Amino acid sequence: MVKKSVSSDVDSVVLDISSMRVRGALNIAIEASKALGGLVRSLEANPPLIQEQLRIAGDKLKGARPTAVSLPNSVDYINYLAAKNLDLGGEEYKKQLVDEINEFIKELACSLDEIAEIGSNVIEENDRILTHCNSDTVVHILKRAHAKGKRFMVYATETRPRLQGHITAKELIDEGIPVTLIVDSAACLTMHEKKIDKVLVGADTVYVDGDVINKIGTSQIALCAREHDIDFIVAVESIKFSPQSLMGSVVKIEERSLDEVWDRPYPGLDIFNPAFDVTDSRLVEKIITELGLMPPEAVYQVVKEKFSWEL
Ligand code: RUB
Repeated sequence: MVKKSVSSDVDSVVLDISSMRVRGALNIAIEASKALGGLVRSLEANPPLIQEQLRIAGDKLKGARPTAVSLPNSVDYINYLAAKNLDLGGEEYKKQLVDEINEFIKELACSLDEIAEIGSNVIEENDRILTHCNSDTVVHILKRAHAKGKRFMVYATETRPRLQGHITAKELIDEGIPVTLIVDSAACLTMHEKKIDKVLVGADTVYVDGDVINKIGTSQIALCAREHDIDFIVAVESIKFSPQSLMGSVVKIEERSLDEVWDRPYPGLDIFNPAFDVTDSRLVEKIITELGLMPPEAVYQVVKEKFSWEL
């Protein structure tokens, strides 16, 4: 087999993630893991070489989107897998690693299905649900609840500046779920006027203290929900929990291009375009994960157990 260095597939996935052709925290983790699996398959069966190339590729991937810890968590886990079994012969080592990466990718995809099942039971008949941005996890929950015959309606924020709310609206409408699109700044009024029962959002990262990082604007929505006594619920796979936050580390909040806000801004005008914000755990009613429903205080224990290989 040809000895290859870090494959162009990794580079194209880095580009896909940084340009947002691949977006949403779980998809990012899955695509990055697939790229690393593909890289291992393409390399000669030489464990030190595989480890080194995985480390280089992993660092590139981690830099593609700084805010979603699902990405570094997946890369670090694959590096951990690569550091095991070094006593095996080259071919056997490579086969085992490819199998374990495939298993990990399968688990990530399965967690979405498990959350859909658990989350669909949280949706009640005639619920009026407000969501923000486009979370595959949230969309899967709503689709599953609809498939079970529950009737409910969704208010989707358009989600300036990239308008991911349009994706949510289309995905739900195509499923036959009634959706109303609102501008972001109508979220608070909508809660009151349209008698919203629940807010349901996804997440990019959850810290051990239960604070939630998600699309910019989420924390304002959570504050409004608290003001109106509406449950603010987060749907998130545990791969998005942050073991790094146990050591006090915080993620970098990505700032995006100013053109997203105004493509021909007035000369001299400053624009600030953060893509995510942090919602305080005290505003979070519950978290839906593939491990079950939990209060934000439970994240600490899950991190200690799930990420024991890293801690
Ligand atoms: C997407 C976003 C989503 C989370 C969770 O932001 O904030 O709510 O990533 O998504 P962007 P999922 O469009 O900037 O990636 O549930 O699909 O992982």
